[in-house]
Amino acid sequence: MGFATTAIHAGNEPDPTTGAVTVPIYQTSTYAQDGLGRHKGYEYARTQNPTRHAVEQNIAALEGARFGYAFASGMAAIDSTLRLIKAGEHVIVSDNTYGGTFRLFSRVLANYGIEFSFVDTTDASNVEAAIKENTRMVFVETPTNPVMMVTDLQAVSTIAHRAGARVVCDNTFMSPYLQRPLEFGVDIVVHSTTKYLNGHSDSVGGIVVLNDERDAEWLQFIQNSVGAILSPFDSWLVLRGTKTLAVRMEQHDASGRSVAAFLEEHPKVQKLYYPGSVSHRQHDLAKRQQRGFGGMVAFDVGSLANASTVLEQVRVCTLAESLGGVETLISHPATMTHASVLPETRERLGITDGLVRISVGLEDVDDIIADLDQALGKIA
Ligand code: P1T
Repeated sequence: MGFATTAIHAGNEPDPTTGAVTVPIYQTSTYAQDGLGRHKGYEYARTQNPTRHAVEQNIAALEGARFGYAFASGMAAIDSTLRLIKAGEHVIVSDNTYGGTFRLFSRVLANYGIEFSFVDTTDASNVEAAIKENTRMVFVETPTNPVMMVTDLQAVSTIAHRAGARVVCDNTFMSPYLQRPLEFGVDIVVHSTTKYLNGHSDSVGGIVVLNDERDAEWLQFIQNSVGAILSPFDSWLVLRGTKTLAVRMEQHDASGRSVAAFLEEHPKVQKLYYPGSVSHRQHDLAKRQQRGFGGMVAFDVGSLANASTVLEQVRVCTLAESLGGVETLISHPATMTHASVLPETRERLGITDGLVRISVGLEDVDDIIADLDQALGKIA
């Protein structure tokens, strides 16, 4: 079955009661039971919900996974995944991730005896060098938010597995349409469904998908024990979103290429961060590992003043956090999504005061480019 067919049909069985073609929103907290220990497989809605179950099956199928668990946000999904790790164990993490991931690991989970090493995973030998006797997980984001660094998933998986560690990939920027990490040996894929999977900037959520039965059992146990579940309505929104994922990602990818090509030639743009460009040092790896390059593009205009000009002069693009929706969003990572990253780390990674990030949306691409052109033209 092709990707678009799976996206439309996996988990989307007609409703057994009425035949409704669209999975209903089961907006209930509990389920009537016929007698003690006699029920229809549904007891309480934190534990089981048919709408949530549908979206879990749907996204697991899109990633080629057996199991899926949906959470109240991408951060809740990542937090629950880290609960596979115990105090005294060690996790290797890409040194560039979404700022919230860095914050969760360094400011929250580190307080519970989990040890983190933040390394440049774009060079797999750095992962090898960081492995310790107690390493149990390698967590990578590829391409990274916001400077679009690419990690070789196959190379990192080989190294991690040799050491008995699982590999987790945050696939939010690509979506399963453009990148399927499990095919490269990755064990667990996480997403902020808030982004491309939902695709319409109207829901916050997260998902974890995986194949290993024991880890899946534990994640299900955590989902129920901690309770950071995706609501029925949000589950329904994401389920509706993934039906059009293939066509949306095709257009995000095509428009992303056009916007990146425009930016690369623009005299006010000092540096472009986009793996689809032949000038990106990991272009070949990105081409091998991804089916396209998606809609995320970052560029440096040299200073905070220049970045402010662009961000405040745009009219079609909207100045906002988040990404992956139908509308083009433009943001300033240093003060927005990555404000929790230490200034010296930001500088080293390229998250400068002049860095601007765009999530290229589905408007007519000529309108997006014209808008960026007029905003860049206002730089003194
Ligand atoms: O916002 P939430 O649904 O909790 O997802 C967190 C998250 C996880 N992983 C990646 C790669 C992300 O980009 C995010 C959220 N990112 C933004 C809000 C942003 O504007 O970059």
